[in-house]
Amino acid sequence: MRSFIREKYKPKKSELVASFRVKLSNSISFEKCLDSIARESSIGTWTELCTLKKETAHKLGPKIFDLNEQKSSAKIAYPIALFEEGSIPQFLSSVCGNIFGMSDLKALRLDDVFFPEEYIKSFKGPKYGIEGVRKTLRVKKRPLVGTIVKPKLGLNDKEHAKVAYNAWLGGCDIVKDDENLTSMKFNKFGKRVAFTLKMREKAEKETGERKAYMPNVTAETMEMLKRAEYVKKQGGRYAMIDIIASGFSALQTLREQDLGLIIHAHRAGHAAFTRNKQHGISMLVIAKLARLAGVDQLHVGAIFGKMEGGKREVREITRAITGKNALKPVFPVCSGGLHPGKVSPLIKALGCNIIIQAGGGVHGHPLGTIKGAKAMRQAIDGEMKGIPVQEYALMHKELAAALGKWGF
Ligand code: CAP
Ligand code: MG
Repeated sequence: MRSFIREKYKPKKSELVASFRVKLSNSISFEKCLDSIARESSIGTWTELCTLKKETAHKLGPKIFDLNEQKSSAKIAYPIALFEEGSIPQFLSSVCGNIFGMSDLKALRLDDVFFPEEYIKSFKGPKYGIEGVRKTLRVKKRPLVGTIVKPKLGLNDKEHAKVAYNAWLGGCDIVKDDENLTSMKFNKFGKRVAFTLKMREKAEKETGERKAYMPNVTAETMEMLKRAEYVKKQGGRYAMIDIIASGFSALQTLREQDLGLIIHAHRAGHAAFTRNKQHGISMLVIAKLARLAGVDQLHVGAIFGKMEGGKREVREITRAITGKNALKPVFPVCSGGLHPGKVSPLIKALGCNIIIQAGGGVHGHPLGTIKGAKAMRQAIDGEMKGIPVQEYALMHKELAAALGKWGF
């Protein structure tokens, strides 16, 4: 069978390049396995075809290069003509499709993808990005601070709005719904959004600061759109969506609708296929796709929190969604197990262009939500002034109480 291996190949800037690692099954060589992957993810199948013309194979055939048998890694360059412009589902069906289930391999990992500029430009990308979000919230330099209303589930609509209000009063810029809070019998979407946005207005008047509420619009696609439109009508500025649960198609639909809402992307469930470093798709690839689709904010990991994801990985993802390309940079969101004691190392690791969220780290504060939010804000202010957190805590009792409970 025709082989697509071109050891010394230098990909063109116009080609899409995927970096893979494979774990072979016993019956096949490294090269043969790579050929199977390249064929199945592009123009071929398991056998030679009498329907595939020579010219087509020449024009649209992939090229396998940078082979490293020791590391079991290789890159595949795909001609851009193989991909539909502006379609994440079609990309997923190709490069993230059948190949993960082939019996020729025990495991397959897609580590990274290089998207050519021409392809990137065919997507909408973020409407607001970092600059647009900062403008909306009128916060120039410091990291934004947010909370997730907790408990995750169980509060009714009015209780939810009250907790949000307290968090804003204490100093949070952003309050978001949790990923599994959508529209339940005990807390219906419509009422929750109306009450919480009303409290947002009150908090804005009382604090003189811009505040944001991120309602979770995750639902079946048509229902999701209805919810997003409702948020807009109620005067909301944001929609939050669980991008893995809803799917990239729904996310693209939300962005295409262009309701003018800032899109906050939660990634719950990504670890089902990103966590095993031998198999699946890396979070880096998911993050690049989310930027193409047009999220304005994306959860990237918190390094020091409750979720898996170390400094190297989180930095790499952050660079990928904020680095220069034809699309606006996405605001990286650090969340999961954070509290005031983790703010300083986080800013030192990632800089100030991040959103720091704490759910338990605000509502678990020994003196309640308002003081919990205050402590988070104090931790950020102290770090911005270059004052070590223990020292800043001597002058700020809310911060001191948080450090007393959770340490630093
Ligand atoms: C954080 C959070 C987020 C996680 C998800 C939660 O709450 O709201 O869903 O951050 O992880 O429910 O766990 P806490 P990631 O602050 O109470 O931990 O951001 O890594 O996708
Ligand atoms: Mg959550």
